[in-house]
Amino acid sequence: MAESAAPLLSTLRTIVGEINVLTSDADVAPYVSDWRDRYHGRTRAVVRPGTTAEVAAVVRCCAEHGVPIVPQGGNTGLCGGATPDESFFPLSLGAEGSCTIGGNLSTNAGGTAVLRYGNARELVLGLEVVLADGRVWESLKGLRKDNTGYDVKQLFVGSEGTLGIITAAVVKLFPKPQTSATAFAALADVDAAIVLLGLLRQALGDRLTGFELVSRYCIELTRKEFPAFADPLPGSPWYALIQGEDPASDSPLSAQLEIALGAAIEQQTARDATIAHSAAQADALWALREHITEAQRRDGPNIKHDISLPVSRIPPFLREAQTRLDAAFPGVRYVVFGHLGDGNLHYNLSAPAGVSPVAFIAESSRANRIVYDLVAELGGSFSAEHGIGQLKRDELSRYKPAVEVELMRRIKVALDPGGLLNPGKVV
Ligand code: 2HG
Ligand code: ZN
Repeated sequence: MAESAAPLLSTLRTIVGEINVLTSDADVAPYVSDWRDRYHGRTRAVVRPGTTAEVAAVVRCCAEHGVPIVPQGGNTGLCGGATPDESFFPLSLGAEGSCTIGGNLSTNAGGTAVLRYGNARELVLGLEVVLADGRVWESLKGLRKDNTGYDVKQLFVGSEGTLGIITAAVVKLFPKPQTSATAFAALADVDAAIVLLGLLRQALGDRLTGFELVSRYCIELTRKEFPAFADPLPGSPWYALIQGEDPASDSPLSAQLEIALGAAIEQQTARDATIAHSAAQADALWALREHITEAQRRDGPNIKHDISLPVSRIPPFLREAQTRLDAAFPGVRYVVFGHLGDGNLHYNLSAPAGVSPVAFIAESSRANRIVYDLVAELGGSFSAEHGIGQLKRDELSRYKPAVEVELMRRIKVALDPGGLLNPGKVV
């Protein structure tokens, strides 16, 4: 430990308690790399405050010492937004366990039910935030209507800890669904998936809560890494995992879903479909979907693209991207899945058979250029729900209008003039 760090660390220990200031390499290790193991940083200490007052005192103390901070929730992000870099002396404000509400809000997380409920941004009614100078801004009234000028809370949502640290939130609540229905449909192509989405929206309205697209290759890869998973409908190139939910306990949801899927098969929109008849069957279908990311990680380092497009442009995107990528990376493996109802694809690339994944990801910039240029041509976004972190910082200046990047930089300077909050991330 550098001599000059000692007084700061001892003050931090008095604020959060000895046990919540971690400094040994072994204790700090889980906090200085990301979930994908793509980024590795350094920190002199991980500080784990337990209350808003402690967060504020820690931030104030760091601001006085000019010491940067990397706020961290569950450290499950996929863009390296919560990983310190190598070059400074940051402190991580870490929490144990999996993802946290603070992390979800600071990254404006999405997921599999955005179709019905919206992103984190749409679910937040109020926030409490520790500002860069250690002051606490509290706006926890939770009003649905409060039309009093700028919506300041929304600045912090999606800012990935670069403008303030979210310490409390009021979120929207919905009646707990009493009825749910889960189905899996086999499809000839993504155009058919989009037609099916329209049919199910018509049939179920906003009781359609999830519509996930999964490619055949995703299922094969996931079953290779997790052989216990069953293959629900072998032999189709694409699938949709469909979730319906209804707050009513006497809802005809399942029957309506079955009728809609029957009609889709009859008109040859879907090739086949299966409806879960128990919670265990529904869980198994979701588990297969939710293990794709882990299966891809086990398969080796890969190149991720979390993109969004107008839904109707997804089929032309897939065709053209494949043409361009096949030419640039013969044999590249496409691990394509995502939240079709939100126009959000996880367009992930894995190394061709026989090519080392490490050598393949060294080509990330070339692959990214092909994918993101095409996304831009088609009016999409290079980051749908995973944020910017450090992975996509350069893409921000490349693909966002210069005036927008300038506005973002001005906001950053206004709220964090010393540049102490999550330096090197987002802008
Ligand atoms: C998901 O939808 C996550 O499962 C992860 O957003 C996506 O691994 C990915 O690319
Ligand atoms: Zn996702």
